[in-house]
Amino acid sequence: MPEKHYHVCPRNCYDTCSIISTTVNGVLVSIEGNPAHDYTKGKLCPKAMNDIQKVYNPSRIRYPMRQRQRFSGNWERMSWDEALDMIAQKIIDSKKHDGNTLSLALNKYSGNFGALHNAMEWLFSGMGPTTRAVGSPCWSAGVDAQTYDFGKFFCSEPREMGHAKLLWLWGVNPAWTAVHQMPIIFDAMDRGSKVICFDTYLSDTAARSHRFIQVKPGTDGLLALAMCKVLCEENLMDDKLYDYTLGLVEFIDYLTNSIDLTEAAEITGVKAEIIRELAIEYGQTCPACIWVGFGLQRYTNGGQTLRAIDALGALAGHIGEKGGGVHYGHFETWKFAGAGLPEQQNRQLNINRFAREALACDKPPLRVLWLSGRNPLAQDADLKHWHRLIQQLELIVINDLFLTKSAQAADIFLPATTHYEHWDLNSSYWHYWVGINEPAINPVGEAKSDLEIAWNLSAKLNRFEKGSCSFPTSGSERETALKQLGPDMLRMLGLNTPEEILDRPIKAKFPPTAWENHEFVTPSKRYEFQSSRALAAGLPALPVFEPALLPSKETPLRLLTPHHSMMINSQSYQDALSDYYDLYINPRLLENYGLKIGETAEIWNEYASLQVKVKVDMSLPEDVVIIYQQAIEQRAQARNALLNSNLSDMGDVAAGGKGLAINETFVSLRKLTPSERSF
Ligand SMILES: Nc1nc2c(c(=O)[nH]1)N[C@H]1C(S)=C(S)[C@@H](COP(=O)(O)OP(=O)(O)OC[C@H]3O[C@@H](n4cnc5c(=O)[nH]c(N)nc54)[C@H](O)[C@@H]3O)O[C@H]1N2
Ligand SMILES: Nc1nc2c(c(=O)[nH]1)N[C@H]1C(S)=C(S)[C@@H](COP(=O)(O)OP(=O)(O)OC[C@H]3O[C@@H](n4cnc5c(=O)[nH]c(N)nc54)[C@H](O)[C@@H]3O)O[C@H]1N2
Ligand code: SF4
Ligand SMILES: [Mo]
Repeated sequence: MPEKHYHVCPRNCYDTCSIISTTVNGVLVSIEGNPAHDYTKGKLCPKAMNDIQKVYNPSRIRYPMRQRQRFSGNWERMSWDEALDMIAQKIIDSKKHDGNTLSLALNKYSGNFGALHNAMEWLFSGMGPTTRAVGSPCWSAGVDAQTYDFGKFFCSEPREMGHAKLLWLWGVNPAWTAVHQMPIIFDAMDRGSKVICFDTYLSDTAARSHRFIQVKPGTDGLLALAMCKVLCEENLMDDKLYDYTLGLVEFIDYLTNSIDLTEAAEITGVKAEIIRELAIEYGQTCPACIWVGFGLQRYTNGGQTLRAIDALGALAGHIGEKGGGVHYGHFETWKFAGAGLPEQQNRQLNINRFAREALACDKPPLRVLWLSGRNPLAQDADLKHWHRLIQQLELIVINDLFLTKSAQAADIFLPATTHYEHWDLNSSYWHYWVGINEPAINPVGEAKSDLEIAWNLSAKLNRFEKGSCSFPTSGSERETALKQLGPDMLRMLGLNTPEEILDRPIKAKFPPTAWENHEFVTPSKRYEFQSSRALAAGLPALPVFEPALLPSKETPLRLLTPHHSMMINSQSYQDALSDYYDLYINPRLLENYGLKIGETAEIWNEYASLQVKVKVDMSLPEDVVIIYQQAIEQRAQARNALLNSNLSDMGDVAAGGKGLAINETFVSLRKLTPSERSF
């Protein structure tokens, strides 16, 4: 008999879709979107449609393995008992040697965002103060910027965007990265709404918009401030601003004295008359909504860019307006109960400089590294530091599904379950739904959930040395998932008991329009053009333009590496992997560099060099080139070897650490002789 099961797609993706799977005799046979979910609406993206192949993929690792020499590929199977013995013994030995547990490090991020994947953090907290990767490579600057402006990181329910008469998609590419938002945007267009996309090149989203505004990378903050100035000049500001904002006079002073439209036009690449026209249309249209993407803030001035765009929304009176606002994301529905373990005095390393900061650790140095839901050798900057760190570490454990680039550096591989094989509870950073994830099938091979691994290792540790880990040694996954719905979450979801979520996903009972009635939660309880918290963090109190880094004579091309339609970061959902990267360039560069389409060329900078196959995109500026986060054979060199670890300006206050200025990567390009080409 076919059986149905609820799941939530746990990927680091805006949509966090509700999935219904069907099993027959314990085998997963189909998955579909849940029609009762008002965001998923019964549809899934092509990445999820490949889930069955992913679950039963022959390359998926099905049992624990040990690698005799790092990067040798010389893996041999071992039992869970042997693997956990080895890890527990090393933990106990390190602790004895150092007299504390700080040499044990956890680096976990976005492979699976389910609440029970915090089990790894719980396990480490149970051992004592350890070393942790904190912050995010993704969105930190923007999270802090919105926290300064509004008081916390929150935005309207995404379907509200459908009410906008004017919608600006700013540095966001939902046609690829948030596909369930597209029908909402298209419906609004059908009802007569106007959609404008601001990007550095003609993304698929820009191509589907009414108008494309091409902005020079890293200059959007200035564009927003120039539009703010136009709103002042044209008297298009909300006339109630004095009632609910702080620092308006100072902000207008800054605009008057420091922002010049002619200069802004030159820097941003958007003509002054277009800046004026856009600002007037935005000021005069109600409701008008802006959606700012994460790609836009991966610059050294990314936080200021977000603050400038928020300020534009505020000046025009669009904050708190139904169908208006500045959407970016939220984490209001992530208030899981946790495991009730004591807070530890951990040694915190910024995830974006993890290897660099880890190398500087002594007393004690890092000895054991646990990677979970992470692929730093594909996704991080500072790869040279990573390779040095790997040489120094005494034990590297990874728990993952596949032998990723980072797994090649590990000593022990622990096979993880997918969301069809374990219990979990998932929230979104975009919409307001929370859903239970139930197992549909038994774990494939000997795979174990992160929670079970944590219990089993805690049991081992306590067998070796009683009291060495306070995390439980066994339990029920289902109960642990339901327990994550503590009183706060139950109230938020309007539930009496956690069990009610077993019947269906539930939407948090927030009013759909963020900052309705202008009830902000900043220190002044007002919208803060002028933020004392920003000032206290060593930043300008007002949103100001601070130039991002520019290409130089040595490295004249900016390398953008945006997210791909068919992948989530390093997670591939295509069968055919390529063993080289495609580099997209403006066709004029072909002439400048004597290249042909399809030819192999080299890009390089002070950190690394990479052979690429040249393709063209007519919409790219001549000094911007693109490599998407595409599916690449494990043996190919990582694209991220070209990245430095410049941090963005914000992220310390609400995001755990400063973000990564990924889009400030610069390279040189050259044609290769036939004998130099590897493909
Ligand atoms: N050049 C460049 N680099 C970037 C970016 C960019 O735009 N350009 N983007 C950055 C951003 S925004 C992000 S968020 C990061 C993401 O970087 P990471 O956090 O490393 O995320 P992923 O590559 O999505 O996944 C990491 C690993 O999780 C594993 N995984 C999947 N499901 C599970 C599970 O259920 N359990 C366990 N244990 N493992 C699982 C996957 O197989 C994968 O190997 O990359 C950053 N790096
Ligand atoms: N299919 C798919 N979906 C995903 C992901 C994925 O890898 N694949 N990853 C998930 C994750 S982890 C994240 S963080 C999100 C990211 O999704 P988005 O928020 O959409 O961000 P990006 O795709 O990084 O970049 C969006 C756009 O910003 C543009 N951009 C870059 N610099 C600038 C600039 O200076 N000015 C302007 N105006 N535009 C600029 C890029 O050209 C790109 O088109 O997507 C999530 N969803
Ligand atoms: S990857 Fe994103 S869009 Fe696709 S099913 Fe998962 S959450 Fe939905
Ligand atoms: Mo991300």
